[in-house]
Amino acid sequence: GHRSVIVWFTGLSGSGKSTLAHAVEEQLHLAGCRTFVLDGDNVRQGLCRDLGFSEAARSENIRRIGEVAKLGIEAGTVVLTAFISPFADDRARVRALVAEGDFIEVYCACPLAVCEGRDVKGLYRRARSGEIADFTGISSPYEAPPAPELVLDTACQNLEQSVASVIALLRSRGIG
Ligand code: GGZ
Repeated sequence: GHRSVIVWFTGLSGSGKSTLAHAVEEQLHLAGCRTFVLDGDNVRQGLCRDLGFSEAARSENIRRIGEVAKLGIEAGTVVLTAFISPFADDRARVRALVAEGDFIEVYCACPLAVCEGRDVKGLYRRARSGEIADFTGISSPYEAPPAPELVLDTACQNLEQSVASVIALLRSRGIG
């Protein structure tokens, strides 16, 4: 079998994390890897449905996701996670849960103006109007990773280019 790692995508809402995680998963499947994707769609409705978006709630969200991702590693799976995960300390705690090298942090770097311009779900507009409180980038902070394994310029690169960068990194680590 292949090695197991956590590929941890972090970035603003609308920076492309979830799309990218699923596209990378597809490539990994073609290479015969066992994978699963954790994102807001399958976590915030279930495991974390009791949590909102305060700082404490986000920390607890990331803690639980980290523990699930760790179980995934123990089960021999490549776990791809797509959460804003805005706090550096929370991400560092997940990194510390697994063996050195098993946490691959991928920063989806996309300027707020670009994410807000896309506003696929209309959430930025609702955050600006005050209808949604504590919205990341507007009324809640995002701490960019100081030393991620990979930075992707998801404003300028297309999906195919970003997928290729992640896959190249994973191959260099013996995965895929
Ligand atoms: C940020 C929010 C908020 C607030 C709802 N702030 O673009 P989306 O819609 O699909 O992804 C966002 C998602 C963020 O959840 P995470 O679990 O990734 O956040 S964290 O890691 O910070 O715990 C957005 C939606 O939920 N959403 N309210 N106030 N994003």
